[in-house]
Amino acid sequence: MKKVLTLCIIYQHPKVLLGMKKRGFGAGRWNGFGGKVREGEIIEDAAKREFREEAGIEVEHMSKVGIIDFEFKGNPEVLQVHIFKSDNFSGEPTESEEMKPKWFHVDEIPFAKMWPDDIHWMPLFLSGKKFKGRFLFGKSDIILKQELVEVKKYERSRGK
Ligand code: 6OG
Repeated sequence: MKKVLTLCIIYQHPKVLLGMKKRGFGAGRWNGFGGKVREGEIIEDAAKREFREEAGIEVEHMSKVGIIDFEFKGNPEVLQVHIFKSDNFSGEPTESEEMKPKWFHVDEIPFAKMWPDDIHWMPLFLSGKKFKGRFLFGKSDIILKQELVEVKKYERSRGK
């Protein structure tokens, strides 16, 4: 069983735009913006839709920088998260029912209040690298296994 999700972070050096997830999966953690890709939806379009819904901003250009498969011990479901980066948007980031947006300096990213995988791939993200990986989580979201490698490039989404 595989579920495809998006995760997108705006990076305007030296700041990144994150959001505090207010409800649902990952509530109480800072993260990028994103969610489940709907049936028939192009992944990049899903990422843009989530920005609109969760932060009230329009993002035109984004690039795929990572794909990570997440598994939780004892659960057969694989969450395949497609990670995007963008440096431009229009509108003003606005709090929604799901997310409270906030800018962070790259030296002050709140890793202690984020998913524990983020501290591993964020340096690649910030240095312009592309990557793919796999994380297995155990009880209390402890990382039991991880693989993370740099890749050369990702194709543009189908239909783009
Ligand atoms: P909804 O299901 O609420 O979207 N997500 C993760 N992000 C990180 N950094 N680490 C994880 O490790 C994650 N698992 C899921 C994908 C959930 C949002 O959370 C991201 C989506 O953007 C397990 O619609």
